[in-house]
Amino acid sequence: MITSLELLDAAECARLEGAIKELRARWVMRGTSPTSGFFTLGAASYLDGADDYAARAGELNPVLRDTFAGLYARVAEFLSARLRAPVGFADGLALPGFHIWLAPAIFVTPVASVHFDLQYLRAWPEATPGLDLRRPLSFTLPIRLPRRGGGLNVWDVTYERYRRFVARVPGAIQPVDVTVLLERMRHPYTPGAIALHSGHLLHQIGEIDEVAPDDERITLQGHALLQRGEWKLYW
Ligand SMILES: O=C(O)CCC(=O)C(=O)O
Repeated sequence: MITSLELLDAAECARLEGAIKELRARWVMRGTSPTSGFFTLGAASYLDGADDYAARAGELNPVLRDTFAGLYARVAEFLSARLRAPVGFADGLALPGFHIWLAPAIFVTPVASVHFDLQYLRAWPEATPGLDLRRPLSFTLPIRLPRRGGGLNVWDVTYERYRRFVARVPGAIQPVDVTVLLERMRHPYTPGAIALHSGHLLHQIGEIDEVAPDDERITLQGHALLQRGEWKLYW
């Protein structure tokens, strides 16, 4: 359902963390102010409207590629071995980028969005030839976690099943509504271990019980779709 596999060691995570911080001036503020502590390094299709997404991807992809070429190669090579298929990067879309939560933004209650990863509907041009939307992939590679750890809350329901449920029930239903009926499971993260799941699994960024003032939660975040036999990575 969701699996974490070791990819980077502690020294590699520390080097990446340093490189991400050296690019502080390029972080995109995602909260209401810099003190709210939520940033991305990279364009994100679930956050950026179409125009901003294209402009940010155009501006930040070269920066990300220059700085993190080695990381992208490792991730692509790893996924290719795991998926037994070629893996590349989607043309014209944002490269996988970083979520950065500083202490004030780290969730201590389960209030993050409960969702399926459907951003391919925004990011990919409609009717892109040969694109398989039934089998998406999402990944999170924790680079740095708070002292109390981090993880993903998941519920054993797929988007396809959720859609069938919504079709039977009158009135507006949101993904969070079905969590009342299902047991919440917690997938713990380990720094350097890449967590893989179908973005069609219901999930939520996991809260932790306590945040220290200097805690940070930094992850590489990306998605993939299969196009004519090759997985195309993007964010
Ligand atoms: O940061 C995480 O743990 C997962 C992020 C996530 O769910 C998303 O970006 O869709």
